[in-house]
Amino acid sequence: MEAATGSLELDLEPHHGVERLAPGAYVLRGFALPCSSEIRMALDRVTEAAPFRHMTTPGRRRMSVAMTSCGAFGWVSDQRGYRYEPVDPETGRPWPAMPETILRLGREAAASAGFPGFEPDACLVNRYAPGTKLSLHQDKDELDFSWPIVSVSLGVSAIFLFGGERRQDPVARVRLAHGDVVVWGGRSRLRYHGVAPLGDAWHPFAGPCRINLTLRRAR
Ligand code: MD6
Ligand code: FE
Repeated sequence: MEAATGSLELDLEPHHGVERLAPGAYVLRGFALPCSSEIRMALDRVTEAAPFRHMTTPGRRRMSVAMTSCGAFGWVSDQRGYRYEPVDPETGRPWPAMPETILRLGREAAASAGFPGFEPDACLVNRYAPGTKLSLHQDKDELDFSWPIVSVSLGVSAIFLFGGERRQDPVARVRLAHGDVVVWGGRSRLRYHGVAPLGDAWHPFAGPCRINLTLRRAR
């Protein structure tokens, strides 16, 4: 019998357009659409237990993005720095568990982009109101950079800024729409990135806002 791998196609559903941004960085267009209403309901439960809040940077600036987390660890920023914490400092309780639908989406998106075995233990939930931006940064608070980050865009579209490994490197602009998933790892894991100020628009998922989930392996 012929070796199976010789004749197999990469098993991605045809309507899931895959765009390669850079080595290890892919946009899976519409990958989250089939579960977006489940995610909507799951996020309502998460934000009831751990409400959105505006954190402070170590330089004492208020972040314009509203944030919360779910999973075993949540991302926290304050005057002491950036880190992952098992307890929400606002409520004194553990972060809400990661909803199964979000966990499954994270595993499946990572595997589709060539990162099988990804088991996220942290999901940062970002909410952008019109005019809100996220400055260029690297994600480097995680323990093991061999795991990717899975980023899920929901609601109003945004322009994702995608740079290089140095802050001064040129920056590409990538439009991310409702349901698009970016999987980001390998040689791209430490690239600078951010989000341009959100425009005025409306989408049924979250009205005037954009919601972004980033699933990570923190520890
Ligand atoms: C956002 N995303 O899209 C912010 N980080 O709202 C991120 O900061 C990010 O999308 C690492 C990998 C993918 C991302
Ligand atoms: Fe980031």
